[in-house]
Amino acid sequence: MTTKRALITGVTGQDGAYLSQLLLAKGYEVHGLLRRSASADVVNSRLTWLGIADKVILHDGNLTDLSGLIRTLTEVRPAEIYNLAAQSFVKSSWQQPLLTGTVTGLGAGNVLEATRIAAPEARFYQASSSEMYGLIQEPVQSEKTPFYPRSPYAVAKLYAHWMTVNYRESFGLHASSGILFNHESPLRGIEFVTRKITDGVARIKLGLQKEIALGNMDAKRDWGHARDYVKAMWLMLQQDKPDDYVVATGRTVSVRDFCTLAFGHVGLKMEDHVVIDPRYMRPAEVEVLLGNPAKAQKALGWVAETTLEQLVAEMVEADLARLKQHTHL
Ligand code: NDP
Ligand code: GDR
Repeated sequence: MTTKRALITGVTGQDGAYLSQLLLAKGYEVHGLLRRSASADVVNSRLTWLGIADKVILHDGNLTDLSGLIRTLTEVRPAEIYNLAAQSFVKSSWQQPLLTGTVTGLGAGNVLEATRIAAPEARFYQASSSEMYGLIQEPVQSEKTPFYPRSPYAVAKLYAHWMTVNYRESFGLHASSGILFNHESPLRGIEFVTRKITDGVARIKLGLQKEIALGNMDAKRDWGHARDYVKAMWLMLQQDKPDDYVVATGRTVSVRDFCTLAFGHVGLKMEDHVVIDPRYMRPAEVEVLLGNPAKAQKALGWVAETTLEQLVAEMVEADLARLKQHTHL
């Protein structure tokens, strides 16, 4: 039997690292697109943390460079392509709206176009987002809920999402879109609220810091574990027919609730350590997200295995351990 090959864009990100780990465990040959950086050791830190840095075959490339993508796909000839690369931080998308559109939106178009030209038999996964629901139109969001994006990031993701649907319908590509709700882990970027909180809690517990400055404490998110969510990505590409799926836990809590859990884990009180800083507020907010994962459960047999309490505990413990070893991520 020949080894299955997969190509992951965004391989150095949170999801790229967990997906690489999953595919390697399943016996895949895993290839990743790596954008050139002057700080290669930093770029590879997540793969190193998982102990798989030497097992992923990296290819120099960028989502904005169609010719390079075509060349890479021609060389690798992957059976599965996972497009995870993006400017993924919502807050930055107001500072860099056109870059976000170029990478997160048009970049996905480039990967689809490269797939159509160089690897039309490959199965394609697009990392769509619950941010596309934005100003929500239904209290619980499913695949049928209308979209109303509230940030340049979400607008860019919507373009990528509909291009995926369009390439499926126009060219018969096996292209699926996972509408994933927020998912976190010890590998989450430090700028996202969950990791900012767990890192802050660990610092406060160790006496390295006194406070955490946050923005909108009332925003509510449906938070799951990234390790569970990459399984849904893989499952989508194992189906005979491509389709779109919501991936979520079906439970939503506020940033305040997340703080309470994280501080509670180390025996501290949130009220004693959180300050509100308007710098972290957004020009337009997504107030609440709550996903209905019924379709993914039924068609893929996928369920979120990790509870929010387990996720928070794992993240706080990982940050405590990292700080004790003076390592950074
Ligand atoms: P990260 O921000 O952790 O990772 C983003 C990845 O994209 C990094 O590997 C980054 O490389 C790469 N990248 C950025 N710009 C380019 C570029 N121009 N060319 C090539 N690669 C580039 O994101 P996550 O792992 O959290 O998310 C993965 C995907 O899923 C993203 O598309 C995100 O928008 C989407 N998503 C995430 C959700 C979540 O809750 N995590 C929920 C729904 C969707 P580098 O290391 O060099 O910066
Ligand atoms: P989000 O994640 O925008 O949902 O996008 P983030 O963790 O940045 O924000 C979640 C909510 O917390 C509020 N918030 C703060 N956010 C940050 N980052 N920093 C703060 O200090 C702070 N205080 C309050 C925010 O206003 C927001 O309401 C993530 C990304 O991974 C996207 O790429 C992905 O598509 C979506 O999740 C689903």
